[in-house]
Amino acid sequence: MGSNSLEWDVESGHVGPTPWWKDATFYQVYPASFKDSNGDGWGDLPGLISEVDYLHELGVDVVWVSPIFESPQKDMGYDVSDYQSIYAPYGTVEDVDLLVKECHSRRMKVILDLVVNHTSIEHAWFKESRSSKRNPKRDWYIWKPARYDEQGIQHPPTNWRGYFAGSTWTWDERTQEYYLHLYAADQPDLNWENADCREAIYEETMRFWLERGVDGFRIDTVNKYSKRQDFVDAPITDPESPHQPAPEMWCNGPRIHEFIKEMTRKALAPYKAVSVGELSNTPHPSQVIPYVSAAAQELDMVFEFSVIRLGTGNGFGAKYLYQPYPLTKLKSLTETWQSFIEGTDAWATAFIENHDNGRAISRFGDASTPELWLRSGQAIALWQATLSGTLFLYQGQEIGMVNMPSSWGMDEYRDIESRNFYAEAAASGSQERLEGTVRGLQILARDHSRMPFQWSDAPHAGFTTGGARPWMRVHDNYRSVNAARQSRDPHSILSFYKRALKLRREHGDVFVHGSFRLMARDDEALFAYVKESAAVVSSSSGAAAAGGGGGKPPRKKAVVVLNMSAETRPCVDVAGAMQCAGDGADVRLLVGTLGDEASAGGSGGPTTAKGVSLPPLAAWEGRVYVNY
Ligand code: TEU
Repeated sequence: MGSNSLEWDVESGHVGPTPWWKDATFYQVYPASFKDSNGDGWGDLPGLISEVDYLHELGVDVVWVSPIFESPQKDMGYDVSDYQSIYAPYGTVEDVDLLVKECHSRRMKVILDLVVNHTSIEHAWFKESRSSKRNPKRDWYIWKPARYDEQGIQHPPTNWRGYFAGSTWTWDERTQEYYLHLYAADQPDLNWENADCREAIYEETMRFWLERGVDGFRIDTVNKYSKRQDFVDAPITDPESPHQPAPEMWCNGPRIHEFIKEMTRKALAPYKAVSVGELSNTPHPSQVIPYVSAAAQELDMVFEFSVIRLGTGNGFGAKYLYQPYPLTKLKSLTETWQSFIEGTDAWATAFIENHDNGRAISRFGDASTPELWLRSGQAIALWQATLSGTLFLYQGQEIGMVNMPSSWGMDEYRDIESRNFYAEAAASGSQERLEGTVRGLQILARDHSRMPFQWSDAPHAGFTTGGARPWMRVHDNYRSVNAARQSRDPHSILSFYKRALKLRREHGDVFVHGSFRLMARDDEALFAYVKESAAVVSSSSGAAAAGGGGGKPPRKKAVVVLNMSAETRPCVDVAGAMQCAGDGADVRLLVGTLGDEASAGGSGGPTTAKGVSLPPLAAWEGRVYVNY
């Protein structure tokens, strides 16, 4: 950190000293659905521990475990009632210790999910807070009196719509005030304005787990701790509803950077904990940089959602009314969120799945035939593995798990958000809205990524071995799509991920740390880009050595070409792209999803492509050419 953070390290070609987490591959485990060891149909920590070797072999460096704390599970553990104990069906605190030990012994790390924008209503802090207006913890949550209109009818303090539909306010009979909750009524927001509350959060959540040896946190809803304090109505943008979208009231609020700096200084930095924050509703690079600039000493990384949210409807209420988009949109958003850190001391992340979105192949690939499923799953792997920043994978992505079949009914959807949006659409009386919402949920719902992991072709996909039914239905395709089968098949999606992750590591100066330049911007089928390593700067002279003159190492370049369509397409001008900065180096195929011979060009021999026109790309084929 600090002033030397922009000096290039001659040995590694990286910004030095490079923090370990920049080159690491993270893998998100959704514990209820990963592996069940005790046959109750609910995944658990011993199940996860039994698969640490699987993750290690895949090439994972860090395991992120979604919330495992004591919770009434109204929002799958994102409603914590006790931060220091583990929800019994997951296991115990000692199981977490064992997970950390097992990972550390393989040089892997573990981060937990930190949910401190809100607690559960069952948390002891909230129970005290709601017990009386004079309770010392009253001010640890956000309480406001009712409003009354001219007819004397009672209304909530503001007209804000919550993320899960309905008002953000719930009336408390006993103390005759409303409390704020951006999510479910069971998830009251903590009041970060209160310094005692902040200190309790640092002590009882962060330091507690860091003392036990966890390596850091994925931080839920990190930009919502500072709310605007005037608590005024949002403008009416959804005239059909009494509740209005109001993210400007609570996202990136007036004290947010102060709060995050304090949290990092007091609770995270003393432990050198890695942090990755969830940054929703922040679609401009200029807003994101302050959170992840190294000099700011706030967060190491954030998740910015412009790419993963593609296809979601406009505004809050219309989230599940699917909006089609062209490939060029996906390309330009990728470009924005790849290049926004160039020339700064900030850092990016790359990800295309998590527990809050539909599966990548079902959204960005093509699952219409087994062949296209395989090809597009590998193209997505190559896309992700060649992006700059820290890579995050989500469980099942590596075996090409897909959305639930559209023949399944709404009763298979368990998520509170899906259910509430469906109920809201049903209550609207509009058949069009109801059908649109169902179609949108079939693509975008959070449920798709929460289905049990498909380990094998055993009953329940090997997710559970007991008699109990898994808590969510297992996908019908598990006999053909499962980890056991793919680990035996060198041409599977899983085998390709392993290879791609290995190449990403070996060529980190280009793939992890390189710059990104979009090619063929207007092409609606090909997604092509140039990745380029940094110029190596001599530490003594500080002179740039770009272009390879004077015996100094040239910039390394890779051209990634992905055919994101089911049609055969001509390749881009790879050699031209390599030469445009004056390198003129020969071009070599580094990796291709269809095998390395087919895409090399020329006939046999070394895979040199200079002056040779490259073969067209088959449906969903992906290749990477390099100039070194
Ligand atoms: O999500 C925060 C959030 O606001 C969204 O990004 C989320 O995807 C939601 O669906 C918005 O409508 C985090 C968690 O990732 C999510 O699972 C939780 O439900 C939420 O916080 C509340 O803790």
